[in-house]
Amino acid sequence: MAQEIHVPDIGDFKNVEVIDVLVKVGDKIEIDTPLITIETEKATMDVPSTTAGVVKSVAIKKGDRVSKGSVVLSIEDTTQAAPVMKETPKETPKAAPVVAAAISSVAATTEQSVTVPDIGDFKEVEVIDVLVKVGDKIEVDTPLITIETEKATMDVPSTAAGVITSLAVKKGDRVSKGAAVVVVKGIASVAQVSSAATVPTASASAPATAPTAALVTAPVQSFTSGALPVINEAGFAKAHASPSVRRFARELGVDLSRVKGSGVKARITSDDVKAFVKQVMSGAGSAVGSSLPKVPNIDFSKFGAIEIKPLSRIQKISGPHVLSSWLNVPHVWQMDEADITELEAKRNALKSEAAARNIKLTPLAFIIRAVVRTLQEYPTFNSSLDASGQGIVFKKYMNIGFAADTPNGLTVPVIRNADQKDIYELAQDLASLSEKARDGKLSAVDMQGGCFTISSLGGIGGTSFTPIINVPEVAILGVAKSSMKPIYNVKTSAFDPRLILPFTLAYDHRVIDGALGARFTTFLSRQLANVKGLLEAVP
Ligand code: CAO
Repeated sequence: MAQEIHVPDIGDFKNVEVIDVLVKVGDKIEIDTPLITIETEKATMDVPSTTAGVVKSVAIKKGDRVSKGSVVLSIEDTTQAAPVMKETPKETPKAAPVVAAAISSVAATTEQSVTVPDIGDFKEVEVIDVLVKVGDKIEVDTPLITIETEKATMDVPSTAAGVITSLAVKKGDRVSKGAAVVVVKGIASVAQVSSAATVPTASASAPATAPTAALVTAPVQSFTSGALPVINEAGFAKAHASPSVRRFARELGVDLSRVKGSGVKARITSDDVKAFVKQVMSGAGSAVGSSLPKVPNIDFSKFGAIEIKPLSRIQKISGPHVLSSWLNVPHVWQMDEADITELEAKRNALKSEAAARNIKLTPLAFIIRAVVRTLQEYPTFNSSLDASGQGIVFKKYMNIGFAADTPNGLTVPVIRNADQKDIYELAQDLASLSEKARDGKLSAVDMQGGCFTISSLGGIGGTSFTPIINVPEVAILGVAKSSMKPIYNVKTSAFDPRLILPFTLAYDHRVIDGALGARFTTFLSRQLANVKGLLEAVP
C-alpha cells in the first residue's frame, strides 16, 4: 500500500528550501533513511523516512520550498506497517539541524558563556555527544555538543571564537534553552548574538579544533595516493550522521557508509570518523585492508634451521608503497606483444656508433620513446586521481620512471621531461640513473615526480609478468624478454621468424577502462614496430 511521507513539524519555519534530495524513484529505503535535506536560516536538517519500502514517486526537487505537511514522496510500504498519520509524523528529522548557540554575555577580551539557543518547544533535551574539551581552540560555528529530542538530532555550534576554559555539560545531561554549554576565553571581537536573529547556517560551520586539524593535514594527503576508498555517494547519503559529522567526514575524505556508528541508534559521531581515519593511518590500513585476515604467524624453526635478516632500507620503504597499491588500486593487466625485428636490427647497427659517443643503446631507450609517443596519444595514462578521488589530474609534463634492480632492492629513478629527449639522450639518462641506483647514490629528487613507470625484466628473462602500479600513477608497463617466434605472413602464406617483445600494461580501472587499455597497448605495439618513427628527432 502506498503511503505519503510529509515534512514533519519543523518549528516556526515555513517555506524552507530543499537543498538536497537524497533518494530517487525505485530506491529501497528503511525507516530513518534520510530523504531530503532542508535549510532554514537557523538549521540544516535531514528529513528521514518514517516507513520502510520502495520509493514510488518523489514530489519535490532541489530548490523547492516546503513547510510542515508538504508531501515529500510516496512509498510502497513493503513492511505493511501501520500507516503514519500525515499531520502527526511519528519520526522527524534524524540528522541534524545545526542550531546556533547564543552568547548570553559578551566581553570582548574576557570569558563568554555560550548557551543553548532557542530550540523550539523542546525542554530537557538529552546531550548525546560532547564534541569539544577544555583547552580546545574553537572558531565561531565549531559544533560544541549534539542534542537529541524525540524529533531531531541537532549540533549546537559556538557563537564565539577562542579557547574553551570550562565545559558546563557532559554526555547524558539534559539541557533546555539558555543552559550554559561552554565558557570561551580570548575573543577579539564577536558581536553579541541573539539566538533567533543572527545565527549562522550550517554551511558556514567548520569543525576546526586543533587536534582535528593536525589529523587532517598530513595523513589525508597520503591517503590520496589511494589508501582511502572513493566515497560511495549513495551510502554516504544514507549514513546515520549529523550534518556537522557529514561535513567533517567530507573534509577528511571519509566514506561514512564504511564507518560504524557508536552513537544512539548506531549514529555516527565525529569520534567514530576520527577512529576510522586513525585505523587507516595506522596501517590496520586501508578501509579495505582492515578486514583482511591475518597471515599466520609460524615458528619456522620448528621445521629446521633458519636465519633472520632484516629487510633493507629500500625494502622497508617500498614494501608499504607496493602494498598500498595492491590493496587500493583495482588493477587490470592487458597483455600484448610487439614485433621488434626491425628495431633490434637498427639498434645493433647503431650500437657501435653510440658506443663511440659513450652511449649504451639498450632496448629500453627505444621502449621509453615509444611509451612517450603513446602517452601523447592517450594522455589519461599520464594522470593521477585527485585528492578527492572525484577528479583526474592530467599532467602536462612527462617524467618516466623505470624500475632498477640494485643490490639493496628495487628503486625507481625518474627521467625528467622524457618527451623532450631523443633515443640517445634517453639512453644517457638511463645509464647515468641506473649507475647511481646501483651505487646507492640516487637523491630523493631523482626518484620524484614520475608520471608513468616502466619495469623491464627483458635483460633477465621470463615470458611475461604482472607489474604493480606505482601509485599515484595510474599505469605501469612491464616488459619481458623478446624471443624469435614464427609469425604467419598472409602475403606469402608462410611463417617468418620475427623477434617478438611481450609486454604487459597494468592500469587503474577507476581511471582507465578496458577499451582504452587495449588501444594503448595496440598503439604502443605499432610504435615499437616503427623504428624509423622512434628515431625521428624530437620536436
Ligand atoms: N628482451 C631481450 N633482451 C633484452 C631486453 C628485452 N626486453 N631488454 C634488454 N635486453 C638485453 C639488452 O639488449 C642487453 O643486451 P646487449 O648488451 O647485448 O644489448 C641486456 O639485456 C642487458 O640490458 P640492461 O638490463 O643492462 O639494460 P636496460 O636498459 O634494458 O635495463 C635496467 C636497465 C636498470 C632497467 C635494468 O638493468 C634493470 O635493473 N632491470 C630490472 C628491473 C626490475 O627489477 N624490474 C622489476 C620491478 S618489480 O619488482
